[in-house]
Parts: sequence; C-alpha cells; structure tokens
Amino acid sequence: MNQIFTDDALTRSIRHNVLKATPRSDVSTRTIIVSNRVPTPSEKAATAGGLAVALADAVRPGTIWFGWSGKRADETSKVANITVHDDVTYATIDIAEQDYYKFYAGFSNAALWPLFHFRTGLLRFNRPDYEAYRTVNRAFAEALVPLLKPDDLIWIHDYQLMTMAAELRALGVTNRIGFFLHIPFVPPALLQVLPAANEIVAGLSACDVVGFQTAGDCKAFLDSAELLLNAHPDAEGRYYHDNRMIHAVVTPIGIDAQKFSQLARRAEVTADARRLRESLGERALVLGVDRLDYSKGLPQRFDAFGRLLYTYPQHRRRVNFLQIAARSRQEVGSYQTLRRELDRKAGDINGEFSDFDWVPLRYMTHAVRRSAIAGFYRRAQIGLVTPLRDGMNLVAKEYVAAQDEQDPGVLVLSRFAGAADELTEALIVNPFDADEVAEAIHLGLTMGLEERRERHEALLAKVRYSNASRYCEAFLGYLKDPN
Ligand code: ADQ
Repeated sequence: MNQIFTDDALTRSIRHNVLKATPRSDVSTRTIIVSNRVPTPSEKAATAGGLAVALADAVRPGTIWFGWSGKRADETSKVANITVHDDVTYATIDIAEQDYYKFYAGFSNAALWPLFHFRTGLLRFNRPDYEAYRTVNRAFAEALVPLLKPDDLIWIHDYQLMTMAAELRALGVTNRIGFFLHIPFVPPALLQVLPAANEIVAGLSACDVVGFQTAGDCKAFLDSAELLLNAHPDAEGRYYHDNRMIHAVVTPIGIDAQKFSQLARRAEVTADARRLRESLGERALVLGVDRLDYSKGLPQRFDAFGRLLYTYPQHRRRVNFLQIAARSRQEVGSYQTLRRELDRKAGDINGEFSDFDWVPLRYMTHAVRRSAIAGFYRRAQIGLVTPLRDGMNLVAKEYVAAQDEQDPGVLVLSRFAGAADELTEALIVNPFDADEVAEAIHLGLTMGLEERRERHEALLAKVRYSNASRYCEAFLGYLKDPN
C-alpha cells in the first residue's frame, strides 16, 4: 500500500536537531519540546530508515519531548504516557476522537493553515472547531504541568498549539516558554478575518519568546500585537503584555547540510537512483518534491511546465518533469479538490505533448524514501520549488545540499517561500506567472557550467551556515536569556 505522508518536516527537524542543541553540561535546565505529534521510539524504528543512527547522534540526555501519541481514544488522556529511551523522555497523550477531528482537520487545517498561507477563500471557521482547538491546547497544558520542574525551558512548536502557553500560564506555570511558528504569519488586515484573532495573538503573548522564519513574518506578528493588543513593540521586537515582556525573534530553520550532502552522494549508487537514471536516458530532469498541499502551488507549476513545452519546443522530448506530491491531510475537503485538479492537469499536459516513446510529466502521490529523494535531487538539472506561500521550504535547502558541486543543477525558487530571503542566488520567480516560471526553467536548462557553479557555491555556503543546529542554538539562546 502506498505510504501516506504526514507533516513530518517539523518532526524530523526536531528529532535531528532540537534535541541535539541541548547542551550536555547544562544539567539543571531541561528543555521540554512540545509538538502536536511525537513519534515514539518504537514507531520511529519502524517507520524511518537509519533512525537509530540519527537518534544516537541527535538526542541529548535529559530532554523531554511532549505531545500527541498519534492515537485517538474515547477520552483525552489526563496523564501523559511516559517512555524513556536513551535517556530521552517521550511523554505522550491520546486525544479524544470527538475533539481530534475538529481540532486538527477543523480549526488547525481548515482555518489557521489556509489563513496563514494567505488563502482566506479557503478558510472555514466554526465555533465548535475553535472550542475543540482550545480544549486540546488546554489538555496539552494540563498533562504537561505535572512533569515540570521550576527551571525547565518549554519550547512549543507550530500553529496547532498557539494557545497552549496561555493555558500553562492560567495553570500558574512561571517557566520560560518559547514558541516557534513554522508557517508564515499574516499582516493584521488578514489576521482579523479570523474571528479568534485576538485570542491567538494573546495566546502567543503568554510566551517569553515567539520565533518566526522570516523578518516579514515577525513584523506581521508585531503589527498584529500592536493593533489587537495595543502593544508597543520596540525596535528589537520586545513588548509588554499582562505585565510580562515578550520578545519576537527571527530564527530561520535549516537542515543538516553536511549529512544531507552525504546522503545524496551515497544515494547515487542505489537501485532507485539507477532506475530513475535509466528511465531518463539523456533527458534533463525537472524535479518537484512537496506534500500535496495547495500552499505549494502545484497547479500553477504544472501550468508553467506546459508553458515551457509550448513556448520552447526545443525542450520537447529532451526533458522530463517529475513531481512527487505525497498525499497529506486527506480528511480536509480542499485537499481532495486539489488532487482532482492535478490529476486533470497532468492528463491535459501529457495528452497534449506526449509522444509514443515520451511522456513529459510524471506525477506520483505517495511519499518516497528520504534516501531516494536525495538521489533524485542530485540527478535533477532543475529543482522546482514554487510555493504560493511557505514558512521556509526545506526542499529548496535539501536540493542545494544534494548537488554535485562540480556540475550542479539550478534552483528555481518562489519569492513567496521563506527560503527566498536567504537563497537569493536561485532563479527567483513569481509562481503565479506561468510564463515567468517557464522562462526560468528554460534559463536553468540552458545555463553554462560556470554560472551554475557560481550560483551553487553561494547557495551552498548559505545552506551550510543557516543550518539546523544554528536554528536551535539561536532560539534556545533567546529562550535562556531573560533580557
Ligand atoms: P512542510 O510544509 O512539510 O513543512 P517543507 O519545509 O518543504 O514543507 O518540508 C518538507 C519535508 O518533507 C522535506 O524534508 C522533504 O524532503 C520532505 N518531503 C516533501 N515531500 C515529500 C514526498 N513527496 N515524499 C517524501 N518526503 C517528502 C512546514 C512548513 C515549511 C517549513 C517546515 C519546517 O510548511 O514552510 O519549512 O515546516 O519549519
């Protein structure tokens, strides 16, 4: 059976890096990571290759990782289930079936996700969903409190848990609390579309540190705090609310570039990479790798590829576009609609341009092993990363890290991905303009070796610098520092 892809970019970043950033010597201060989903050690062993190795390298003793077990039950657990593995404590709770759907598919993914990706037309708000969101955030807080020691640092992750800090404060927790938002934040004019906008901003303002991927997201949040809470942020992003100081910071997420480059080099000799190479022959590969999500701009990307074949007939029969779009959140209606739209567009393009021995667009909707993806990136002349909005987009960074430095491919990157703030040597495009994206693909396919190397060298230096450990150190640095 095809594997269905879950939101595990976040999980993976935490697993590989956040835990690693907790210094061994710092025995009095524990870091408590809170995320919606926590894979248990046994699950990890079963689902991820090389995980034992990754854990041995990444996990620091003493850390607690708290969140949902992945199980739906009759009732939400009041007490966390504890598993200790390699001196790391995994503390998980089950969520009541009746709350889960409204919390996750409802308010989190049918209201917050579309809104924060600037898609107000897709926003579905209703009060029972929002109530369930509050209930689940409260349940997280209640189950975490008994585990806390006074000096623990609490680091909450992402949009599913935006009101949890406020619940912790209501329960009397005085620990330092940090929150990092992995997705974009919207300017106040958009945020106010959400009936619960004030509670969301107030919920985040119960933290000591609130972190964002880009300066634009951070500014949008501060503007919202100013408008909705009457806060007065200073130039450093600090403001007071309820007699406490909140610091809004920018700590962009990154990957372990060194490890990913190695993975890509090794992947070149695997059976998957060989099969892909053989299937392509001499043809160039344009590659897209995403969760099947409307924020990723897949219909627009398919259109752009169609425009490439139409406007630049010299690429016909000489190029293949492979789009790996792993299904996710299929319980949300807009994701089902997207899938049907892509099926149709893929059929249209292949119907129009295919030959008896060449099919231009290959499109698959199941997840592919990480090692295989790394090898595919390395084979691709073009990495096509064109979200309509994205917090960071780690695929862009992975593509850069995976390239052969002597003969690198070209990254075509949406200006609306957080990664575009850093990766300015990519070919930056507006994903809404199919002709502009087609031109960029053409430019990339015909770019000389020298320019490709120059661009790649600059990009790689940035991906290596702004890496996962730096992200964790930067955030935890702010969280530890009360000034
Ligand atoms: P995502 O929206 O999931 O993450 P992204 O940052 O691109 O997006 O991460 C996707 C990860 O999943 C990458 O590691 C990629 O290799 C992998 N992946 C994607 N498609 C896959 C597929 N078809 N099969 C297998 N693996 C696949 C959220 C935010 C982002 C933010 C991250 C981290 O939406 O903006 O960058 O969190 O903060």
